[in-house]
Amino acid sequence: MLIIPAGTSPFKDGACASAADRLAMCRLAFPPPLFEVRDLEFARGGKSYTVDTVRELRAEFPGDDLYLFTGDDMFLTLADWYESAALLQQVIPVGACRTGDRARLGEMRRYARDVLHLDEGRYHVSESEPLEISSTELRAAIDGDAAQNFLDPAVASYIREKGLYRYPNGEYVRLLKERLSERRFRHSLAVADSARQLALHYGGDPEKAYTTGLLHDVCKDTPPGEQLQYMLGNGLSLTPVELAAPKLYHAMCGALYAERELQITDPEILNAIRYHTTGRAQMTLAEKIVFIADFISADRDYPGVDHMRATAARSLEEAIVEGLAFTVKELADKANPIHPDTIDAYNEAVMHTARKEEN
Ligand code: DGI
Ligand code: FE
Ligand code: FE
Repeated sequence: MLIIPAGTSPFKDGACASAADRLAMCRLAFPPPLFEVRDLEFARGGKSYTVDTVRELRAEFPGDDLYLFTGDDMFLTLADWYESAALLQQVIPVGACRTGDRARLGEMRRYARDVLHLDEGRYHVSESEPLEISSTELRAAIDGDAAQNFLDPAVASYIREKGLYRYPNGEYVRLLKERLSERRFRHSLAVADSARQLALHYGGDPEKAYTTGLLHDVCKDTPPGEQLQYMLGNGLSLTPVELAAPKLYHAMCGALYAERELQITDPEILNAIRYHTTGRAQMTLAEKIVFIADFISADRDYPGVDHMRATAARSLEEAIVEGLAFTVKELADKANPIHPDTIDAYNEAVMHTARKEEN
């Protein structure tokens, strides 16, 4: 049996563990000789479609019947899969009903016959042993004993060691999808990804960085007047420079929103949101990571972004100088006010890197 974790699932938006972690967990849970874990969907990159995977496997096993195992919920969406007709010509789908519910099995049979137009023998539905928990429930209860009972012990310790599923990212993704434009939503997912990469590279907390990246622009698409009202209504006072720069509202407002509406109490997350636009002197590693991730995320395409990415791969400090210099220049060119935190961050960063060069 081949276990093939999805690279980027076309059904999911960044709410799950990273590709590398999912692959590692599959390897722990599915040992040889009965199972073989394949990473062919990662190697391909981009969105992965099952039909492409099946074509690769067909080349490897030209004369064999290929069975595609899915849960009941995915089985009932097969008609909507990319190139579903081609897919169903190549594989015999097997839908396993998690709850073992008879009505559900009937629904799956009818779906295979009437919607997928599959003859007997070209599909199977199976009444697997009931499993009284869904993956969503499992993730939500990850620290409890109940969850541990359903997990392979090696996978459970992997999750604990890596701090996976600590944050309800699925919930945040749903919230962002509602609050943000499509473009801003994509940006948030991309910043989450690059924040996780930077944390892995610079010894930060990758899961915390991911969640902070997701949330950093949570208020960006709220009209400035509304943001101001929300801040003033919650007892925040703004300096004259802050009042004069509505583009800065979303950082302050976002931190407040995360604290009050999402019950986030971790100061590292709140401050990384709060200072992601201006930066400040004495930034923590978590703050630096999100500040830079915002400049280099995959969706960015301003002139100089490649240079910035190369700098960020080499040194976080130098990337901060480069980013702040860029922002300061742009603001000064347009005769916009510059926040004192931005100036402080800039001065600290240039003096720090200058000192390093003297040594
Ligand atoms: O929210 P994003 O677009 O992803 O990026 P961001 O939070 O860094 O916001 C960038 C905008 O904020 C950009 O238009 C420049 C502006 N900005 C950044 N620092 C300052 C600033 N505006 C003022 N007035 N003062 C600053 O110090
Ligand atoms: Fe922002
Ligand atoms: Fe941003």
